[in-house]
Amino acid sequence: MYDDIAAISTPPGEGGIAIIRLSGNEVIEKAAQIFKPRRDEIDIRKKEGYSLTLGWIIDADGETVDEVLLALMRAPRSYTGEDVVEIHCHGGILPARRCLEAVLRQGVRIAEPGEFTRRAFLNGRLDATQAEAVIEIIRAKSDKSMKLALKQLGGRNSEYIHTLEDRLLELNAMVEASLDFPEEVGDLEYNRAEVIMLESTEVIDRIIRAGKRADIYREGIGIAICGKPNVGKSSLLNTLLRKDRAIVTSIPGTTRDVIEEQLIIKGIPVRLMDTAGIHITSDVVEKIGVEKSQEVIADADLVLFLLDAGDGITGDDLNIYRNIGNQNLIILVNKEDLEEKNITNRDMEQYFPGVKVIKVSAKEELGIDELEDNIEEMVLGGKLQSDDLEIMINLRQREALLRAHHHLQDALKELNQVPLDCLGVDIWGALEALGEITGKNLREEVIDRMFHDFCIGK
Ligand SMILES: Nc1nc2c(ncn2[C@@H]2O[C@H](COP(=O)(O)OP(=O)(O)OP(=O)(O)O)[C@@H](O)[C@H]2O)c(=O)[nH]1
Ligand SMILES: [Mg+2]
Repeated sequence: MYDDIAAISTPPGEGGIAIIRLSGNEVIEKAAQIFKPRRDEIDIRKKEGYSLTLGWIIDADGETVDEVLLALMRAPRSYTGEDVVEIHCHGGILPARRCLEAVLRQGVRIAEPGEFTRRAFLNGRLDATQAEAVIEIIRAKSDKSMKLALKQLGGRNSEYIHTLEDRLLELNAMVEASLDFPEEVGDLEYNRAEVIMLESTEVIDRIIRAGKRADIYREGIGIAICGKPNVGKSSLLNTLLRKDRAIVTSIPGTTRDVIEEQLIIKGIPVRLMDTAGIHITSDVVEKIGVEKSQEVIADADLVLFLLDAGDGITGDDLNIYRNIGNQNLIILVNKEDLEEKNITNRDMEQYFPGVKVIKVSAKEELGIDELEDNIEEMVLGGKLQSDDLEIMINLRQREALLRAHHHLQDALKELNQVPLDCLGVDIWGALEALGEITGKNLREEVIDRMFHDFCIGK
C-alpha cells in the first residue's frame, strides 16, 4: 500500500487545459473535499470509474480556484493500478499550480519523476520493458521509433523473453530430472539440450541485432556533406530537405559556416550538415569554416563526399578524400545533368576503389531516391529482410541479454565435459538474466535507474 501522490502531468506553460493527476488509496475521498460538483446531488465518492464530472475546485477559505472537469479511474483499472483522479483545469501555470496546492493541502504528497509509472510497474500493471516503453514513446523522434515503442508497451519484448524462458525452463527440467532420477530418466539427451541452447542463443542474437537497428531509428544519425567549393553541397542539402535552406550561388566559398538541419530519411531521424567547401585558402573566415567542416566530418556517422562531374577528379578532391579517414562513406558524382562530363567509371575505380558511388544531380533531383536507399542500407548494416525482428531494446535490456547469451555459451561448452549440476548453474544464470528484462527479479537500485529519466507527472 502506497501513500497518495499528485503532480501536474501536463507541460508547463499556456495551453487549452492542464491536468493534475492524483493516485493512491484515498485520492477520491481527498478530491471530494475540495471539489464542488456543478450539480449538487452528485457525489464523486459514489461515481463509477471512467466517469467525468464538471465542477469547481474550492480552496480552504471556500473560494473558487478554477472550474474543472474531474476524471475518475478506479483501481485496478487505471494507469497506476490504484484509484486515480485527474483534475482538468484551465491551461496555464497559475490555475494548475493553485489546484495542485489545494490537493496537497489534503495530505497528498507531490510525486517524484516517473512515480506514476513506477507504481504501475510495482502494482503489476506494466512489466519492466513496458514501463521503459513509456519513456520511449514520450521521446520518440520519428513515426518508426514511436511504432517500435508502442509495440514494446504492448508487450512485444516480453513475449520474446517469455518464449525463451519457457525453452530454458524445459532444458533445466531435463537436466534436473537426469540428476535426481538417473534410473528412471536415464542420461540427459545431449542432442536435444544442445539444440535448445543453440536456438536460444540464436534468438538472443537476433533480438540484439534488431535492437541495434532500432537504436538508429531512436537516436538518429549525423550525416555530413563535404567536398570542394562549388560542387553543389548546399544544393544537395536543399534537395534532401525539399526546401531552400542554404544559399546556393555559382561563387565558390558561398557557405562559410556549418548548416545543420533535421529531417527524416526512410524513417530514420537525420541531422544533416552542410559544410564549407574544403580547400586551401588565405581568407580568415573561410579558413575557420574549413576547420569546422573537418570537425563535423570526423564526428559524422556517414559522410557524403561530392565530386563535380564537369570538373573531373582534381587535386582538391583527392586531398579531401585522404582526410575523410575510415568512415562510412558514399561518393556522389554531382551535376550528372551536365552535357560534358569528365569523370569515368574507370577513374572512380582507380582513385576510390571499393567505395559506394552514386551519380546524382542536386539541381535536377536525379539519383536522390537511390541515395536515400543507400543511406538506409548503409546505416542499418545491410538491406532489411522481411523476417527481420522489429524490436527496441534499451541498454539495461541489452546488458541482460548479453549476460544470458554468455551463460548459454558457457553451458554449450560444458555440455559434454563437466558434471551436470555445473550446467544447471549456467542455465539458471541465463534464466535470471532474462528475468531481469521483464522485471521479475530486479533490485531496488535498478528500478530507481529505470525511472530516473522520467518527467514529473508521468
Ligand atoms: N548543372 C548543375 N549545377 C549544379 C548542380 N548542383 C549544384 N549546381 C550549381 O553549382 C553551383 C554551386 O552550388 P552550391 O550548392 O552553392 O555549391 P556548394 O558546394 O555549396 O559551394 P560552397 O558553399 O561554395 O562550397 C551553383 O551555381 C549551383 O546551381 C547540379 O546538379 N547540376
Ligand atoms: Mg555551400
